[in-house]
Amino acid sequence: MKGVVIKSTGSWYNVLSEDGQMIDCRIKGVFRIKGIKTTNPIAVGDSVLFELEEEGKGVIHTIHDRKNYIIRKSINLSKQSHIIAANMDQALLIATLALPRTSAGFIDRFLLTAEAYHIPVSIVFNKIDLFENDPELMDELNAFIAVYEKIGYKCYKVSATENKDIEVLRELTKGKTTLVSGHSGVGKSTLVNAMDKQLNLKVGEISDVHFKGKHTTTFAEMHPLSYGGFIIDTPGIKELGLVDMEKEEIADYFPEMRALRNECKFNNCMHINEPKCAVLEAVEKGEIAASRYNSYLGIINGEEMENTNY
Ligand SMILES: Nc1nc2c(ncn2[C@@H]2O[C@H](COP(=O)(O)OP(=O)(O)OP(=O)(O)O)[C@@H](O)[C@H]2O)c(=O)[nH]1
Ligand SMILES: [Mg+2]
Ligand SMILES: [Zn+2]
Repeated sequence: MKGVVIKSTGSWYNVLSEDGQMIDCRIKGVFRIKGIKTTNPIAVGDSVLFELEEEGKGVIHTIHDRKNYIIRKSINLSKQSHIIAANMDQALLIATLALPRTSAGFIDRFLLTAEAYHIPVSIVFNKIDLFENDPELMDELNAFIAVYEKIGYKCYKVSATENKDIEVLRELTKGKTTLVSGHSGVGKSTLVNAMDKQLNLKVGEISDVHFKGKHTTTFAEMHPLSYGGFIIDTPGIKELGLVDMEKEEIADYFPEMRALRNECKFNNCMHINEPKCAVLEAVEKGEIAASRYNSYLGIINGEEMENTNY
């Protein structure tokens, strides 16, 4: 039988079969993925073949090749990675300018990772209700949005709790497998519940102490949408794993820098301090946003994200 992995809880996997049944499955044998060491052999979104056993349980024996996947770096020294999800059509990066504030650095790192994994991203600014009466914050938000729309990322302003402009997200996600990602507490689960009233994902309170979320969602989990498609709700993440990315490649995943790659004097230009660098010139003229360029420098200098909450 064929199915898709909806949830993983240790050694058991919930698989949604092609004919719509939810079946608990184990794995038979050893699954290894070429090139990467992972803590989990099978991830949410994996397309698998399994056999039914007695008592309605199943045994997974084959995983189909992944169209794509994203991984999270391990937090310990084992050098292992954890596959968050596989086979996505797109990602929604949920961001907020307040409670908690999403930094440009975080957004840029997420976009870089998604570019590298070939996952189209839209950015959803949630909690718009919090600053509709704050013109300064609203100006700041619009300036943020202008930066990302200019380089080709679609942006949305919504409020999950006020049900504001949620319909457009339904259209965007209908019939697709969509990863919903972003810091803890930005309202990912609330937003998914607003998009599909049939769902009832657990929503957390933001702790007053840090104004950061408390990681209410602890495992990535895939939810069938009543209007067609799937949502993968992830735990609030600090940062996706920039695994196996050479410093020289990074500018290629910044679309506005990629567009200038043949304009620099040196074809191996790193856009740091080289003469006749088209990227530096564009930054000076304001054609490339300073915030984006700063993110780029931070990433190639190997800076860790501050303000992390994972
Ligand atoms: N004012 C306002 N609050 C919101 C909005 N959306 C979510 N919240 C609140 O933000 C808090 C966190 O929401 P969650 O949906 O649990 O956040 P999450 O991103 O899923 O968090 P994790 O699961 O921890 O990663 C809750 O108290 C929500 O009620 C919104 O549009 N406006
Ligand atoms: Mg959540
Ligand atoms: Zn250059």
